[in-house]
Amino acid sequence: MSFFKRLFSSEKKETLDKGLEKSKTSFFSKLSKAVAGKSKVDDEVLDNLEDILISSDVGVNTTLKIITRIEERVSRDKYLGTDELNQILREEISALLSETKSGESTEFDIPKDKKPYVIMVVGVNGVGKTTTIGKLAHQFKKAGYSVVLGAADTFRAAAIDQLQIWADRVGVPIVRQQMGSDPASVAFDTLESAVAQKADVVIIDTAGRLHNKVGLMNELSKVKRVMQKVLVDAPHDVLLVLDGSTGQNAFEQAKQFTAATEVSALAVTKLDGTAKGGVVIGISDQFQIPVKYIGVGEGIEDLQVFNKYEFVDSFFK
Ligand SMILES: Nc1nc2c(ncn2[C@@H]2O[C@H](COP(=O)(O)OP(=O)(O)OP(=O)(O)O)[C@@H](O)[C@H]2O)c(=O)[nH]1
Ligand SMILES: [Mg+2]
Repeated sequence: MSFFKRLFSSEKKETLDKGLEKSKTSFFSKLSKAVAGKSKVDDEVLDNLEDILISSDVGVNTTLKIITRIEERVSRDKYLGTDELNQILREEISALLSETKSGESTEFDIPKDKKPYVIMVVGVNGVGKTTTIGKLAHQFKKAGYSVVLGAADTFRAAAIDQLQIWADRVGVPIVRQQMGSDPASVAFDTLESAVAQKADVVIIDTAGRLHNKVGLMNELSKVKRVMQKVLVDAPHDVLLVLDGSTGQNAFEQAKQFTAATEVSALAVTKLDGTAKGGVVIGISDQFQIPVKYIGVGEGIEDLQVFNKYEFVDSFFK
């Protein structure tokens, strides 16, 4: 590994460690209370552990899977000390996540055979779509790709301006029209412009309204349909952004969106400053759609490729 790569990964790790700090502190203080005065993992410890995992937003189904795994271990090993619980949790959660498609990758990368590679970003209001697009554009640019942004959230003038600010900051072109124009038309223009420029990546911002499922589904399918007039297989990715700090609500949004439109990847934002980081473990386990990115701060560098092993490692360190 090169010096710079090593430098970057240790920086990445530090950001992740810091981003998960609140979740970790909350989880381990509950855990240490649960095992206080106990040397052995028994039914009572397991009951408490179950409550802690659920209250850490891991989700009921995933919690039950984790508890079952630990129960199996307890019956196999006869004696498990509470001092080993940390390590056991780490191993069992890693093993559970290794069965999912999430978090295989460690680097910002796009398939080379699709040019431009089109990512349509969806999600409800305020989850961090535009910010994630800015950070993503920055990472792709750093990785040597040329990027074009499309301001297809035409619902508010501020939304277009906000994406413009990110485009300027990152130093990538943006395609925009005025407020109120047809989002599908903006997406069309963006793709045409990206094809003409021979750009590598296109990222399309969309409006986050979800007053009703049908309206949303119709709008998103129209944007897709119109993009396909330029590139038959676009979009290559539909990235659903979820606000991790909303915990169980993020689960609900993922359920609703995946039912309403074809989502191919997830990004979970705002993991910093929340104790609900466990939600990523539940989401990776419960949804067939991989978590690709996590947001760990408001800064331009605060987006990471989600890697489940790094995540669990950082959580249980
Ligand atoms: N702490 C933290 N804040 C974030 C993160 N990602 C986004 N935010 C903040 O969340 C707020 C909303 O982000 P936006 O990117 O505007 O969200 P959006 O989904 O585009 O919102 P709409 O365009 O209104 O639908 C902003 O204040 C961002 O700075 C993150 O990973 N961590
Ligand atoms: Mg936005």
